[in-house]
Amino acid sequence: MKIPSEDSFTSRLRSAAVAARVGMWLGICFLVALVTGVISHYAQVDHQPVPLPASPSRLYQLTQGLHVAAGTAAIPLLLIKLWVVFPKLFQPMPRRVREALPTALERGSIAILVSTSIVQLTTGLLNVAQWYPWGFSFRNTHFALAFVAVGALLIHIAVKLPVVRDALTGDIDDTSNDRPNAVQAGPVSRRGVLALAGTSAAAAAFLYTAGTIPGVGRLAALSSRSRAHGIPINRTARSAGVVAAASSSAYRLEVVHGAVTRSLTREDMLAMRQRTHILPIACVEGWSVAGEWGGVLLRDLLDLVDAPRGREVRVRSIQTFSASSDTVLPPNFADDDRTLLALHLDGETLSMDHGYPTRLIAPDRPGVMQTKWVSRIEVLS
Ligand SMILES: Nc1nc2c(c(=O)[nH]1)N[C@H]1C(S)=C(S)[C@@H](COP(=O)(O)O)O[C@H]1N2
Ligand SMILES: [Mo]
Repeated sequence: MKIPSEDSFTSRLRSAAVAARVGMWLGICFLVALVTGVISHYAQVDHQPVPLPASPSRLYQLTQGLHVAAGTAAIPLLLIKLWVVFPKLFQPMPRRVREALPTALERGSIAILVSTSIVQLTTGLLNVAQWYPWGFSFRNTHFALAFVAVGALLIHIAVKLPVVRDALTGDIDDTSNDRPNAVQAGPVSRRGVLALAGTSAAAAAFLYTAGTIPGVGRLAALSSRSRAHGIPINRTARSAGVVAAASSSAYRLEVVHGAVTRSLTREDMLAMRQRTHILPIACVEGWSVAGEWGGVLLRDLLDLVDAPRGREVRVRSIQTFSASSDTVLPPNFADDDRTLLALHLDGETLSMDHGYPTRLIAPDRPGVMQTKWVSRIEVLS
């Protein structure tokens, strides 16, 4: 088979004018994903030097929703962008070393950009689909690679800036930056390609976001979960191996502060003052749903063991050996008057799959830190 050359590609759709525009949208998606991704990563750091605010209670739901929406929208944009610039892959290298060196560096940065982008978008997508066919930590890898991708992106933008500026200020059908033989009309116009890019990006984001809109949840092909009380179940009690312990009459919630320990049955908790708050579960995997949670204020439990305000609090689950088996609440979350040990959801007894006998629900936290099947609360010093 003959290897094609750059000149083998003759469509006038594969032009700088199209590449620069799709690239700009892609860049915006990457920027949104980077900023919201850093927020999400930091939100999951234990013992944060500067704790994130607990208000507004739905801020994390918004930033993480934007993160996954930007990532899914970027998938069709990246595919279209790669199609548009594909001929460049066959560009010959300059013969002279002085010219070949910068070209090699530039192409190297593009190779890194393309490969890390593909890895980021696929691992992100598989994460939304809750499928982890790899052995590494998704969160740390996704976080570290983001900076490699952004570094390569900045180099790419810097190198291309003159062309990009020219292409973006000129008309979409302008040919001044085209390869000489890229003259063949395509099946659609250049505007048509942009419209296709825009609609497919919006459709991809919708396929994911639909899961967060009541009524159209069934369309959320990318993030469907089984549900109880209308709220998705991320891990069932059975798969967490907690059914026996969670339904046992020997169940107690232990509240520990130094040498002081109080053991409470679920009935003891029900006898305390009950509060209700509407708070979302905002999963890092992208879906989020709010419910009306009823239960005991964490601060009321801390008062039972005379815990002072301003302390970090560790919350442990019956479930062990899982990323969600314990979490640390910063002081502003532990003392917040919406942070509950929930006993009810939407007026009904909390179901086993949502964390019966009791689960943590705090405002503005990643779902992964809303510990289910809570058995122990420790005041840290
Ligand atoms: N003990 C325990 N708590 C857990 C989990 C878990 O696997 N085990 N999953 C977490 C995740 S990732 C999310 S998004 C929420 C989901 O809560 P839900 O299943 O009630 O919707 O619970 C969190 N709490
Ligand atoms: Mo989650």
